[in-house]
Amino acid sequence: MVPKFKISSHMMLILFFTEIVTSRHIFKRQSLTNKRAVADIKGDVSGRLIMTEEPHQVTIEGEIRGLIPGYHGFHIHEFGDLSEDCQGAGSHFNPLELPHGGPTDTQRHNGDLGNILANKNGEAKVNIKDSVIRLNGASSIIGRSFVVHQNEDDLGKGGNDESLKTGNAGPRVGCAVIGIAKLF
Ligand SMILES: [Cu+2]
Ligand SMILES: [Zn+2]
Repeated sequence: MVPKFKISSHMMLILFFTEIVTSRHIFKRQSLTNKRAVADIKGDVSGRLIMTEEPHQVTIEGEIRGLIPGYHGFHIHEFGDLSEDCQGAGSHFNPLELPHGGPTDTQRHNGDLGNILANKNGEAKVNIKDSVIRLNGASSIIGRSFVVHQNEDDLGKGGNDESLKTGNAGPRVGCAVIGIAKLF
């Protein structure tokens, strides 16, 4: 006779609660809300940017080195693809399909962060607070890219078609994918 293995109702209850405790543990450890993001720019132009989501803004802090002194267009582009010297990143991140503008304009791409300023040593300190970009929700910037340009972004005031698309910021000199950061 084949012995029957029977899970008692008592045993079932234990398994059930073990499952609840385990899944709760996972949710507690891996928050479903992104509070911080990170982007590492590598190459001749390099640096590290840390993004923190606050109630009404995202702060971007860090430093970018290896730039020509002066202003450089600084945007979030659509894709997290750094191939072909940052061309893979696509256009400015623009989920609302608005014209290009400056960070304080109401008509702007979500990704329009204006310019960063490199000093005589080619270093740009980044300390931006932006109320449009988000680390969560449908228009999250996670998985997209930062792009640094060779030229100054004219913020849509250049008086030509290209100004309302790219700000005439020119070639891409650095880029980085935006990823979820470890909390510390
Ligand atoms: Cu750009
Ligand atoms: Zn733009």
